[in-house]
Amino acid sequence: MSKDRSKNREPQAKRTDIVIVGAGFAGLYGLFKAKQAGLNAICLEKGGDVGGTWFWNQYPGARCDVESVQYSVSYDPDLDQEWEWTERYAAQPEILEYIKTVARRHDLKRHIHFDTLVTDMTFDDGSGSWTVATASGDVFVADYVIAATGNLSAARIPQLAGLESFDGEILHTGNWPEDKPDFSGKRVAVIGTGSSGIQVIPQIAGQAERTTVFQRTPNFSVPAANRPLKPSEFKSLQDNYPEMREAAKQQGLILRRSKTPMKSVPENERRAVLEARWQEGGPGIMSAFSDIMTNPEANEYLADFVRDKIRSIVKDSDTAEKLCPYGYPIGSKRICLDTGYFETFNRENVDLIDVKADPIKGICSNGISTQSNLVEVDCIVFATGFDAMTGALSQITIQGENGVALTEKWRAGPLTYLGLMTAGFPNFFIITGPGSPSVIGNVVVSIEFAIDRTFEIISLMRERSVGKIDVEPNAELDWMKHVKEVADATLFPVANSWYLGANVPGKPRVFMPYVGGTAAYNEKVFKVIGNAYKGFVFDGGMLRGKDKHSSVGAGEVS
Ligand code: NA7
Repeated sequence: MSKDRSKNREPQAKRTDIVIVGAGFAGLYGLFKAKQAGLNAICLEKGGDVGGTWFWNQYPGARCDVESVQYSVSYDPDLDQEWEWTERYAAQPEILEYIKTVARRHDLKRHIHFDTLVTDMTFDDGSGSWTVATASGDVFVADYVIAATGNLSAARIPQLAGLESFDGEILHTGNWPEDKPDFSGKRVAVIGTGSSGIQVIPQIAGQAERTTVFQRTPNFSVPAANRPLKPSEFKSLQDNYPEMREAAKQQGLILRRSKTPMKSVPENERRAVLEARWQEGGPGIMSAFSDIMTNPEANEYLADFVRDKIRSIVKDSDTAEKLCPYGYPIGSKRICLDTGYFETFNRENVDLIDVKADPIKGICSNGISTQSNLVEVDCIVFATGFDAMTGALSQITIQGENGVALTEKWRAGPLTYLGLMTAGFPNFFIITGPGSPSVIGNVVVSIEFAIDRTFEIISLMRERSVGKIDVEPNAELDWMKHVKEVADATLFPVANSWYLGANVPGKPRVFMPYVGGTAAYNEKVFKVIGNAYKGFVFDGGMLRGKDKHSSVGAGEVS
């Protein structure tokens, strides 16, 4: 099932300026910037092509929940005018083709080693460089490492007793085979009803003989209202790209955000506002009022509205009740966008099993045993999510100064300064790491912000002959405290979500993303930069020296 062919290559040894791990949006922009800066960079990618998330998640129905014009790179304005997005929310094949086009236009692939799984990254205290080793025995030595490893890239299959005894096919949405499976005439189980499950279930149900959905926690989902973009509509979006890019830099995800709290709006008007947003489709319903993520009553009102919608769509009332989410605020897990998800449960060939009421006992050769039943299936699709935000890094043995392992340092939860670096791991840049807004808004915008800052730092170091950059342990503790405070002022931490690591048994419960918004985050980062990179440590001290090319002048003392 794996698309990882990383063990089949001849070992190599190379020295370079930068090793970039991952060839998704982040890795490609890293390569683009390295080229611009005249630096040598080598990108190592586990998969057989570029695309990251969009390379691995090739399941039917995979679609972005950010509008296609926004979910695109800002550094190729000519491509904005040439590339024609066909739908409001692009499907996986179109996004993957787009990413391949970006790589091709900027001749980035020649710097990428595909089918190359990074296993170890070790900082050498003496030389101040990083040694990056791969599963096939390659060794790369570099001054800087950019971890562009993604936040949702370590797919998780839960440990279910007897899984290895299953005779049929096992798939995970996050590691979907390139040879598309054919479900015709098959009995298929789908485990998991997060965003991936909600997207794949209607597609499988349309093809398979019988689809059985194993749901542990019902999810809030709203219609994507996806549709083809009319040429005239797309043209006006195209004409507006420069303004849109500017707005995205400020806001991250561009949405119509109401400034009105729900409580200030009379009851009869509230419903009309929500109904309009529901009809519009997309995540905008979460911004219909200003207090949905901070006021439990406003949140519950919206949750009730969505539950009523589910009841109005799903014909069987027992099934509808099973699909209604309770017990956590709407939006505290990333809101799902669907295309006919709830309608799918009106199909005669679809069953829903609530595994909280009837838990999975285990897997046997011909199916899934619950407490009360054996469901015979030919194929099991795991839509069980990811070890999010830290999983991709914790799968690599990363040793910083004095041989300290990153997994050891992050044992009680991840620590970063501004989501960009972690103390004790000099010259190691994390793109959209824990402590950054990334997964909350438009990740492409967050990626570009983090890469831009990373290359500003690298060029500053080179201008001033700084060999080593690190961050102060106290600066990162303060930052993570701030990340927590911001989250605690909202309803986000109430849910057992992957934002909190709650989906991975044994993972520390630390709220990882920064939910204060892109504008607030950017302002904080720029304040740090304007303050001579306060909290960063350059060759063991504060930023020193100034040259005529640098925009940062302060901090000439150490
Ligand atoms: P998610 O959102 O983490 O969803 C995973 C789903 O799998 C969720 O419904 C889980 O139920 C379920 N799950 C996980 N383990 C089990 C076991 N052992 N038994 C039954 N069900 C289980 O991952 P997705 O891939 O859907 O989406 C991730 C993000 O990608 C999404 O937020 C978008 O930003 C894109 P639970 O809720 O834990 O009870």
